[in-house]
Amino acid sequence: MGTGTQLLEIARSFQLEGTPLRVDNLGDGFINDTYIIKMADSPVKYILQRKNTNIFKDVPGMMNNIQAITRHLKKKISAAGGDPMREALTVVPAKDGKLYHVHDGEYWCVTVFISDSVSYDKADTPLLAERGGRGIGRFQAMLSDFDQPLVDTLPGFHNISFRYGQWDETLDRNPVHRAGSVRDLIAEIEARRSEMLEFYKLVETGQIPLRVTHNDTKIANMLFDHDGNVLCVLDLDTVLKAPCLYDFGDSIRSYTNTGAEDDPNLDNVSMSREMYDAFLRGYLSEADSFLTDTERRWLPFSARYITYEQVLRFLMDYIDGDKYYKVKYPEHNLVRTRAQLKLLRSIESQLF
Ligand code: GN1
Ligand code: MG
Repeated sequence: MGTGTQLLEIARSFQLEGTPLRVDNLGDGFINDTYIIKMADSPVKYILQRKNTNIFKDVPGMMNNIQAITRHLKKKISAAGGDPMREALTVVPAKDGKLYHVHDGEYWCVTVFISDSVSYDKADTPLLAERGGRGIGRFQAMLSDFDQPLVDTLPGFHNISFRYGQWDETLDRNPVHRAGSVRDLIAEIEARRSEMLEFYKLVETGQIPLRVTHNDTKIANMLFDHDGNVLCVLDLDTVLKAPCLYDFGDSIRSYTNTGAEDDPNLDNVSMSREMYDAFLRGYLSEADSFLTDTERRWLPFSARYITYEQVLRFLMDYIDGDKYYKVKYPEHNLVRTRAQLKLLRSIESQLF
């Protein structure tokens, strides 16, 4: 965070075309702070982000990942006759050549803003879900021959065994004495523990392969063009070597929800089967060529796995006193937990 003057000073540390005029707040990320830089003398705009170093411990490593990935994507996009400036993020280095700038101990990064695009918080038609599926499948396909080393920016991110370690420890500490009031929700997590660990064994034993994947594929993390096609996949902070099933599962969690992720009215929340089928169709149109039989078989379970993990993470953060996710009101993480649990139950009743 910072004042307008500080933000302008930070913006001026980057290799921008022209002179920054103003920096405005943008978007609603749960983790980083995001701003848009408007220029006095150029129509180009930029995205400025303060990266959350409570969560991302190695911003230089993360930005090296993002630079390598976007360069790879741009080559593929150019070869296919696309526009590499609009279909992949462009990292703008600081004036000292680094991919980030440190100001008062905070890490800041800049990318080029992609204008004339549309973003959604929710998929409103099956066609959009199908296009979203195709977009993520294509993203994975373009990265399938990416062979440079990637820093693991978030060790254990979708590793449920790691999450149980954090979970058990948080319940033991119970730092703000909230655990007692959510016994029913804790029981929902515990009831599924062994099944989740069983799935994770397939990952640990290599039966489900690691690929270069996004890991945070909610619909708000992609830009669409005016025809409803995915134009560009955003928020590459979590690109890691991980099962591609995590991207599928997280997309289903997002694209098929008939309500909001934090819907206080649980009647709004369910999995739309129509959206599921549409997303799957779009995804397979790109991913069928590289998926193994095992991956294909576990696609439905991945929706359950990632939604379950999200219930656990929201509830764990509530019990921990709201340390990880930004909250807009005191019970926000609890409301998120209940909404995601409702979605999980809906997924379970329709897919299993
Ligand atoms: C966070 O960064 P953002 O807001 O796209 C979170 C995801 C969660 C998501 C829930 C690094 O995503 O894992 O699924 O919120 N990202 C991180 O909306 O924890
Ligand atoms: Mg993110």
